[in-house]
Amino acid sequence: MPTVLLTGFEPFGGDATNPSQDIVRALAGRKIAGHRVVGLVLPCVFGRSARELRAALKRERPALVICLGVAAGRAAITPERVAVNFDDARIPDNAGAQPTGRPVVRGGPAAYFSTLPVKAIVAALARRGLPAAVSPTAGTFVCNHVFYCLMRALGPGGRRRGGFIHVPAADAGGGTRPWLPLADQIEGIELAIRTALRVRRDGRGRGGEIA
Ligand code: PCA
Repeated sequence: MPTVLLTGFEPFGGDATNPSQDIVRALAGRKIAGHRVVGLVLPCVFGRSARELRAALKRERPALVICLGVAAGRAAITPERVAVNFDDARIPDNAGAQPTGRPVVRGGPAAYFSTLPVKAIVAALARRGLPAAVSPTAGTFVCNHVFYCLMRALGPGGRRRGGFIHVPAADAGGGTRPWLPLADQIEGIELAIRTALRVRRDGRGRGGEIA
């Protein structure tokens, strides 16, 4: 059976949990539209995260790859449009490294586009009543780093498609940050996988972008 590789991240920045890791644990082993979901939790560490992802790509030869991370502060499930060749960490990663103003890959292209049908995913989630928007930037921390390395590893041709989706926090964190219950996040990512397997070419309709 063909596989979908779904990755999340371990907690970082002093947080006790990371919803992206919990979504991966919930969906690993599921069958979605004739594909088996293979789950992988990546370390929140520059370099090592990308190496572990590349090893999984070699091992699993997935038909589709979706990497997840949390973006606390966002209220919606946000498929990312573009990965940029720039590491600029606001805080240290889980190994204590804090690269600033450096390319992800020296001499690499400035950016790669996601090959997920980002607009179709947002439309499908919205129809289900889940908050969703296309995001124009995955930031410059470990999520963007992994996203860039993923698109580079998948290579041109688009036979193996993939991309990155940021999810909101799964609780208010004792404050007033926006959040979305984990059950809704799991439902949303399952639907995103289903949509990405069904829709080969993204729509061009207006809307869907975060303001
Ligand atoms: N979010 C961070 C890295 C790991 C994660 O879940 C980010 O947005 O870069």
